[in-house]
Formats: sequence, C-alpha cells, structure tokens
Amino acid sequence: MKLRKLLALTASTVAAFTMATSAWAANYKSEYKLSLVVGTAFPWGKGAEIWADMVRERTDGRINIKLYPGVSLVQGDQTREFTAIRQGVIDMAVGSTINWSPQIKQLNLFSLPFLMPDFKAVDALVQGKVGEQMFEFIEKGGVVPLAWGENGYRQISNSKHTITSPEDLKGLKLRVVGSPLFIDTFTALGANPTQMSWADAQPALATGAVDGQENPLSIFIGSKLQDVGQKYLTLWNYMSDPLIYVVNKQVWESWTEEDREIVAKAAQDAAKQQIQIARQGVTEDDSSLLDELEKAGVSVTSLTPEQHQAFVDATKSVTDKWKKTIGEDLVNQALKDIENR
Ligand code: X2X
Repeated sequence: MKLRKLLALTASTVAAFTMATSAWAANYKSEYKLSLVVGTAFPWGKGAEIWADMVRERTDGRINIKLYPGVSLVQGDQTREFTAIRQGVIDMAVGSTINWSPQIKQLNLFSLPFLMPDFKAVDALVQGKVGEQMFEFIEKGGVVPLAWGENGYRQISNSKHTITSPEDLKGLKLRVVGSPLFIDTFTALGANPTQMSWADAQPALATGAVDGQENPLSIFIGSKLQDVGQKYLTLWNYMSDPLIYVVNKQVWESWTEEDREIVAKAAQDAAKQQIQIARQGVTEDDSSLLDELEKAGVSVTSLTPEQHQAFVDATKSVTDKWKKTIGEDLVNQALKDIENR
C-alpha cells in the first residue's frame, strides 16, 4: 500500500516536472533579439553583452540573447526602436533616453540643456524618484524597464574651428539625434541643426555634408570621428543620456517567475558595471580618453565658468518651452533632487 502510494506520488511529480519543462520549452524562444545602437567596442555594447552573458549563464541557457547592434532590427532608425520593442519586433533592448523620447515625452527631461551638472546629479535622478516615475511611464508605454545604464556626457565637435561661445556655433551645420528638443537647443545656440540617425551621421560627417555632431567621448573615440574631420572638440557637459535595460511585455510574461527575477537582477548587475565602464577615462582623475584624443590630433577645449554660463543662458528658453511637454512636476522634482544631491 505504502509503496503504491509512493509510486503514484513519484509519477505525478515526474508528470508535473515534465509539464513545467515543456511549458517553458513551448513558450520560450530559442533566441531573444536585443537591440542597441553601438556594439561591444563601446561601453554601451559591453553593458548589453554583460547582461546577455549573465542571463545565459544564470538560466542555464534557457534564455539565450543575441545582440543586434546598429539598431538593425529597425533598419538603423533608432527613433523607431521603442515602438518596435512594444510591438515585439524587438524582444529586449539597451536603449538611450534620447532615442525613445519621441514616444515617451517625459524622457526629454534628460535632454534639457545643462540640467545635470555632474555624475552625482545624474545618479540622483535615475536612482531616485524621477527614475521610478520614468519607469512607470515606460511601463505604461507597454515595455518592461529593468535597470538604468549610461551613454554619458555629450560633448560637441566640429571640423571648422574651436568652440568657446554660442557665437562660434553660428551657421555650423550640426547633426543631431532624436527628439525635436535637440533642434530647439541648437537653434537657440545659433547653429543649423539637422536630424539624422547615427548610421547616416557618420557618412555625412565624412563627406562634409554636416560640420559637426554631439556625442559622448566613448562614442567619438569608438567611431574614430577624428578620422572624419572632427578636429575640434569642446567639453561642455550639456547633457548626459541614460540607457535603459528593457524587455518586451509579452516576452516578459512568457517567462517563469524565477527567470524574470534572474533577468531583472542580471540587468541591474550589468548596468552597474556598464556605468562604471562608461565613466572611465572621462574624469579629472582619469582623463585617459582625453589624452588619447589629443594624441590622435584632436584639439580638446575646456570652458571657463564664464564661457560655460553663456551657453547656459543661451539655452534657458529651451527648458522653459519643454517644461510643459515633460511635465512641470517632474521637472521640479528633478531640480529639487539635483539641489539636494
Ligand atoms: O545617435 C547618437 O548620437 C547616439 C549613438 O549617441 C545615440 O544613439 C543616442
């Protein structure tokens, strides 16, 4: 009697286990497509690779992530990435707030010129109340956000001359990305901004169709912009774009609770490492990227406090205009958190 009971129990356990196994096998894809703009030669791509490797290892290969750099799943059109994640064309992504701001208007907050003066300010926003609210907006937008990474402080470069004042931007043809906010910022500065994808930007710089661009130093160096005539670089820290680690909602819901936890924890661990990598070589203590640029023949300019202030003053109207679109409460919360950082 006892033995029969035991056998029955064993049989049902085996049946339950088989069902659970086939449940994940049936719902799980053999490969999950992760979108990103630049590959593993950049801190951004490294952060995605770390995430993918951690997930593969920690799920014993149940979740297998493949990287698609160059936003190739949306033919390089990075401002369509968010919609493609929501629609399931993309399963996962490590994406920039700039590229998703056309769909999630609140993300324009991070692009407000001269809002975040230092890394502490960036951290106060993404790791605080503002970051939490942003995740709610993204979730409402139909995508599951898991962690904050970082592309970095965006510096301005061009092929014509040194920039130390808004006057130096007059008439410069500059490639900008993403939201109309960028057009407003660079128009306010007297430049001639034109919006295009990163894929189109590089040939445009090479042919001289545009004179300049703005990007973090890691992107500048990784893409060898000095070789496409970008000889003059000004460090002005006018904004820093965070990255966000996300998963498509249906994909997320198809995973077991255990696997969701693994993916979320891995995103947080990978993002933490990614931010560290992104901040290497661009600080006063470790200026190795700047040294590398100077060695490559790039003229690197830092601004005096007065010169810096002239840029701040010239772009103040942009913040005033965009406050409403972003949400006054959100902007005020950000200002408060930066002040108390
Ligand atoms: O397109 C850019 O400038 C880049 C690579 O920085 C982003 O995707 C936001």
